[in-house]
Amino acid sequence: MFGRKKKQPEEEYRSPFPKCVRLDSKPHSFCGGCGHPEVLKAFGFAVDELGLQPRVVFGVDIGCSLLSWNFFNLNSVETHHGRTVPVMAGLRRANPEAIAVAYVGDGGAYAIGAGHLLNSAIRNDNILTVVVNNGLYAMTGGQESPTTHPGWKVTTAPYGADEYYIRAPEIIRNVNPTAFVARGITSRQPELRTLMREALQHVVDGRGFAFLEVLSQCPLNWKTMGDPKETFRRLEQDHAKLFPTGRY
Ligand SMILES: Cc1ncc(C[n+]2csc(CCOP(=O)(O)OP(=O)(O)O)c2C)c(N)n1
Ligand code: SF4
Repeated sequence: MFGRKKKQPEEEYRSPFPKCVRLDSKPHSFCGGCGHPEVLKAFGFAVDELGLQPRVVFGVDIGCSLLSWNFFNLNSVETHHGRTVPVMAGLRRANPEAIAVAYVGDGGAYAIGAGHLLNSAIRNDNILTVVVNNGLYAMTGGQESPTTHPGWKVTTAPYGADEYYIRAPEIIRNVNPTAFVARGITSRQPELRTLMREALQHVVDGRGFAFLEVLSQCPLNWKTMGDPKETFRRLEQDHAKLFPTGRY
């Protein structure tokens, strides 16, 4: 009919969502503009592309990562804060067919869970750990975490955070030379999807520990809500400067 758009053939239609995502679950609970959904989307597409849906067990930490507990049609497990890495390492030992994935925030991974993470990397556990680095404890209101930038004004450091911070991929590379180690960023989706796929493939091939840190934005606690220009300036210029992206 005149003016009506021609219907696309089935095979040409490309969904904006991964197939393994649950569209029926609910409106999600992330704040508008949050980076977590971008990381989850890249993860979901990588699971689809490698055909891993029946084998993946998705472990979520306490923190904003837990908001994804029923995001996917994947087997999942929710753990205590900072304990997702050892839980997934144990699960993989009990079930060698499982593709065990730990999805954790920087607070959970590098503060309360730092010992677990380091030991798992040293043991070369055959799991994938994805750490969402938004530079603070987001779920509890923006306290200083091991990735808070020196001088950032956060809830627990209103006059500016101290000069210490952790660059985890660099440390993990040093303790395990055979691990897959990389750092991506939410604002570069194609690159992030490639890194996700490579990290998952490393585990599928039984090559041991895979570690992917993703630089992510938290507009709520960065106090940039409603200002995407400033959010992404901070992410791409400040955050990516302190934490360089790439394969390690
Ligand atoms: C053992 C324990 N300590 C502290 C808390 C409180 N707590 C819940 S979420 C959270 C912060 C999570 O921050 P992060 O891991 O960086 O994830 P984000 O929310 O930034 O994604 C904390 C400290 C808890 N639930 N359990
Ligand atoms: S508090 Fe930050 S990390 Fe958590 S959902 Fe909101 S924007 Fe995302």
